[in-house]
Amino acid sequence: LWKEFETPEPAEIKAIQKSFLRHVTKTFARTAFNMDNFGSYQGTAYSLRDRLIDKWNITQQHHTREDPKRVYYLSLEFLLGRSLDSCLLSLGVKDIYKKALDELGFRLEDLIGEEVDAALGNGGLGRLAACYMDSLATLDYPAWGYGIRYNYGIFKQLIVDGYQTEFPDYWLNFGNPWEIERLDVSYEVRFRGYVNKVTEEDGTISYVWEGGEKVVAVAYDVPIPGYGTMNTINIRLWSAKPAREFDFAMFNDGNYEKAVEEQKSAENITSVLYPNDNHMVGKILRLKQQYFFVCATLQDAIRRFKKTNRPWSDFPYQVSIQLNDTHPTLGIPELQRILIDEEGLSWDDAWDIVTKTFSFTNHTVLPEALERWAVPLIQDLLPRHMMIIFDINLFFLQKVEKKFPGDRDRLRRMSIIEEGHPQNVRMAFLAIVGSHTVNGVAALHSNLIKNDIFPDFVEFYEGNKFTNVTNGITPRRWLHQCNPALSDFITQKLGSDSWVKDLEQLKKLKEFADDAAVQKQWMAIKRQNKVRLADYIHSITSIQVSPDSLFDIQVKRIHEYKRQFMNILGVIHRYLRLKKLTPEQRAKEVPRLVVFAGKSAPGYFIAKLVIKLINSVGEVVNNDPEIGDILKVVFIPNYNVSLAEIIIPASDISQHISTAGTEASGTSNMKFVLNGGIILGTVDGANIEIGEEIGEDNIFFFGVKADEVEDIRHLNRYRKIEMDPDLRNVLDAIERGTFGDPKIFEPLVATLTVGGDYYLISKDFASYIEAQADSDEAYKDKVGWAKKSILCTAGMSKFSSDRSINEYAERIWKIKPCTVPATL
Ligand code: 26Q
Repeated sequence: LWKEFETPEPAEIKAIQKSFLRHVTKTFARTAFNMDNFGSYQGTAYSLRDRLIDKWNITQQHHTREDPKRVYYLSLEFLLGRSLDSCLLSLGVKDIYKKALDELGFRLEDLIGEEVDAALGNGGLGRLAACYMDSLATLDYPAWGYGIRYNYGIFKQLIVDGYQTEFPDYWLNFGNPWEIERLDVSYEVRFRGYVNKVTEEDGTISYVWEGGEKVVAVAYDVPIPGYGTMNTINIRLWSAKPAREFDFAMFNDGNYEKAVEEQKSAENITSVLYPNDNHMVGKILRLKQQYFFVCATLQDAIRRFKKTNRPWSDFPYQVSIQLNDTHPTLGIPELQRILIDEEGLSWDDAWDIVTKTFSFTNHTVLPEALERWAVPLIQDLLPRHMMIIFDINLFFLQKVEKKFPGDRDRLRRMSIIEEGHPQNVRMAFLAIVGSHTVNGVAALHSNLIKNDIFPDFVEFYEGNKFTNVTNGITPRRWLHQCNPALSDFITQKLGSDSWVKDLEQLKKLKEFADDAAVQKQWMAIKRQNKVRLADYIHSITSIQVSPDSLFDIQVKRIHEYKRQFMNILGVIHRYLRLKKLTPEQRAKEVPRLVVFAGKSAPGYFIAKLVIKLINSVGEVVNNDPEIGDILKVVFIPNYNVSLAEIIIPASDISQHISTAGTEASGTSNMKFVLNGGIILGTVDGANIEIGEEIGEDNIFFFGVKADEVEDIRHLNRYRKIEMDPDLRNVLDAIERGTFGDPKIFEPLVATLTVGGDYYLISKDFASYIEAQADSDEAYKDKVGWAKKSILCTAGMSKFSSDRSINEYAERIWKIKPCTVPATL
């Protein structure tokens, strides 16, 4: 492909060692005598970074020359995880680096383990952004990611006495080899101040936003290499610094303390990632983060656009901006403000450009996650933007009135401003009105958006704005990298590794589903991965688990709608059943390891109780000598991307059991199935499309359908439904104190009784237990299971993020690949 493959190996190995040693001795000022694994990781990372920077520069030069339409992917979260392994694979130099380091007495695997995760995200939304960057780079698209360089990523989770405790994730403590500080790329960002109305001589009115406080945004660039291609794109992360003029002025006044205070308050803006997943918090600092982010990003994009001296009317044909949920929606009034206040365009010309530029992805239907910001808050922090939002709303509602005359209730429902005390800005409405395209992230979810959450907007735009792009995952990290044994085996069976960039190829694995030798090898690889996870579990929790048990895994953020509670109640149900069996009967049961992992938002009391219950149940079950390996329950602390890479290849079953209609898509479901794991799940999100692709025989579906949920909730509220008797039994065991002080769990149990069981655990319990029993039965048939597992991987072509990104590029962004000639 390019020169790295052509160079004679020994010379190349020498060159790697030379650059490694140069960085170890010069960049880090260490000697061969005080080298540890971390120092070697740094040397390796820096040597790789040199290559990345070369490719990045060539890419940027090429893009500047070609000047194609670019896409800007705006996301408050990028959950990248580790970079060393993925960069080695993308650059096609893993084997040669391994050799080079081997000769120096280091094991590459150990060095990879030294890296701390870049965890600038909560969960699905942030990891999706990272997968999309990988695909954009790999498919040669001219794309930029934009985000915030938080000093603290998602907190580190420790389990103390069964409870989650949080510790700060100061990930930059030992430096970050994967970023390039760009002190020369910086922009001012203003907050507060006042708006001056100016009447020109010809009578036209304009507005100037002045005064207030300024901070500076400094760029940090994270190069993202495409797999097996020259294209190396950039994620530009902004860090807040104090504006210099401020401290100078104050220093001159001798007000040193105040100057330092100001500096702190500026740096605060990018200090910490808000740890809420699928839940909005109305904190002013979060709003500051959002504006700081879009303000710097738009200045950067506009500066790039202006270099080519095109007229403003070209902007939407050169620039496409994707909003990853509503979090960057302030970009819409910000671009409108720049165009009218600073560039002198008319409102209509400006608005035409804005609405041709932005598109918006919605990731949730949960009402508590939909962003609403109090009008007084925005007014105070961003006075000019609040005026513009009111105007956007006014002109929009005028159009609604024209289309549906006299329909007052419709105007109230569709207003970007929600009436109340205080008024609120509905960010999703602002994002819809200011975008040309709005998409959901799986077929069911996109239909719910259209029919249940934004039906008025579908009617108003006559269906022309709303579409679906089903999520995908990068097969590079989520198969090739995390499961090297399976990756090699697939390459061997298909006779080529081209599937890594073209997941359609996996379909050819179907031919091998009944091949006994392939089945045997396939399951042997699964067992290796289970051993790897068992070892990890032992090293962290001291719990001994058997790799011959069925590994049943649920790993994701802890949230009531994801129903980890139902899972652990099912475990208790199993435990109570096993206790009633004779030892002979028990010996015939399928041994099962139930694994949980995931973080709860620190302030989410009920979710934290679920974690406590899981640990309390584990304590009892794991130490019950009658039970032994027949049932084990493990909570693995501090779930993150690197842990996912160990856990996911080791599943026999993974659970994706959200109440139907609540999980927009899910993406870990795709990762598990790609690695030959079977889903036990509800008819929800992307589970549905996975089932369509791999066949209903290869997935355990259970539970009510999305369209039944509302009626059942209604009945629940008025207690018209008796609790499931098996579930009642399980709750009785908790209340008897089988798993410790029952008082602790009272508020949790109450969500099912007095709480109205909003997530339908009682309704779904019987069919959940039945699906679990079906999975036990199926697992006894080793040949049948192996076949299912192979057909799972074989059916996953659709869920490559390459497919998703091509859909966005062709249907929404209207961008084309811009292939960089291989000149290195
Ligand atoms: C909003 C305002 C203030 C503070 C925090 C937030 C906030 C932060 C993160 C709101 C929501 C999120 C994250 C949402 C999320 O991760 N959604 C998931 O997106 C995935 C990718 O599309 C889907 O697969 C999941 O189904 C969906 O839950």
